[in-house]
Amino acid sequence: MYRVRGYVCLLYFCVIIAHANEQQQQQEKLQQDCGCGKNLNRQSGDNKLDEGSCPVKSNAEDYDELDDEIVKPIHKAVLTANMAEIKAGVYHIGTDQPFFVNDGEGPRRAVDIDGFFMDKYEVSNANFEEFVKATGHKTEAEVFGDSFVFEGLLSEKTKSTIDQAVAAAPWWLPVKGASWRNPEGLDSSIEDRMDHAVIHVSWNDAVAYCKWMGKRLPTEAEWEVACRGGLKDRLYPWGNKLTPNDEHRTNIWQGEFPTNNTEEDGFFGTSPVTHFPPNGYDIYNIVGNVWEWTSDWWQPSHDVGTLKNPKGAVSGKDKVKKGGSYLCHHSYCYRYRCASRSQNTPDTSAGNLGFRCAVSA
Ligand SMILES: *[C@@H]1O[C@H](CO)[C@@H](O)[C@H](O)[C@H]1NC(C)=O
Ligand SMILES: [Ca+2]
Ligand SMILES: [Ca+2]
Ligand SMILES: [Cu+2]
Repeated sequence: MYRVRGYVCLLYFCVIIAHANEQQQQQEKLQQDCGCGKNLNRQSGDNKLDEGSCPVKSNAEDYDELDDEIVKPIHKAVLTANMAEIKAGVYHIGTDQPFFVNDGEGPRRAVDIDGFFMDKYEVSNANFEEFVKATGHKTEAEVFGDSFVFEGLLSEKTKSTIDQAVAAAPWWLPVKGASWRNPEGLDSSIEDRMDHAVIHVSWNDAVAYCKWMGKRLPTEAEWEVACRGGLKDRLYPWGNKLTPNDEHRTNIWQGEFPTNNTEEDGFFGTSPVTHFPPNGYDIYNIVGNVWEWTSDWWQPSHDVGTLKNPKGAVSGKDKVKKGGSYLCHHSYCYRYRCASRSQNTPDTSAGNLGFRCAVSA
């Protein structure tokens, strides 16, 4: 295309056109990935597992058989020790000033929610290790043999072995051996970050963990009520100002995405789940640090009227994730707001996607 234009114009002019096109392409790439990794899905076909051979599934089924009535009374006090209690009531979620309209951030709507408990912290590597030691659970990333990692976190050695990038988001690379234990591939470990949020867990892995804990994933509505921390219609869990008194309240990207992370908040990648101040419900990092799976199937539009314990679409292809991650930046993925949302297939894992659990009161 540039060559054809080159024949009919002066060299200088052509260079400008080519440059403008590159910028436009870069801009389009950024916009296409505006789900902050929503394109990072396992391609069905390539990685399809036989029914029954998936350890995730069989684990999940085992735990289905646990009797709630027996498990809960024994564990409830212990279970909710590091959880915030959120009272039953009518709350508002969504926004009438959506930033990403097509994501279904709007409209603002009322939800009538039963009381529930929400984990104060994202599930950490130490938490997840306990689960794996007790159950032998193998994550889908481990079963499939790879997961998506942000290029800037990889060693030169690992990078040199990869030539396939995600077209719409070239800073994401599929890395062999990347999993919760080896977040940047086999030459990395979690040894010095046991208190960081666990990553490379699929929705199925997250469900298995929460079930083992006697908990469950939060619905999107519960997650967003928890995010708002008792405040009404604010952008962030703490208010409308991103860095009140110039203090960072969570772990996102500062500087130029994706080339220059100035790490003003102290972290390039994940951070400890207890770092940064909590919101009004004593919940930490509900936006930023890592994206968090919810139980809802994705749908871009919402029913209105006061919804009683809404649970999302009846079925679908993708699950809803909330809160954004350490890779989010205003220019690229302004999704570290309570109303923002994105999606991935339930078998997808990535280096910025984790979770926390909930339990009904
Ligand atoms: C990254 O951005 C900061 C702040 O704008 C700037 O001071 C620094 O020189 C940049 N670094 C690189 C390598 O471009
Ligand atoms: Ca950061
Ligand atoms: Ca988070
Ligand atoms: Cu993001």
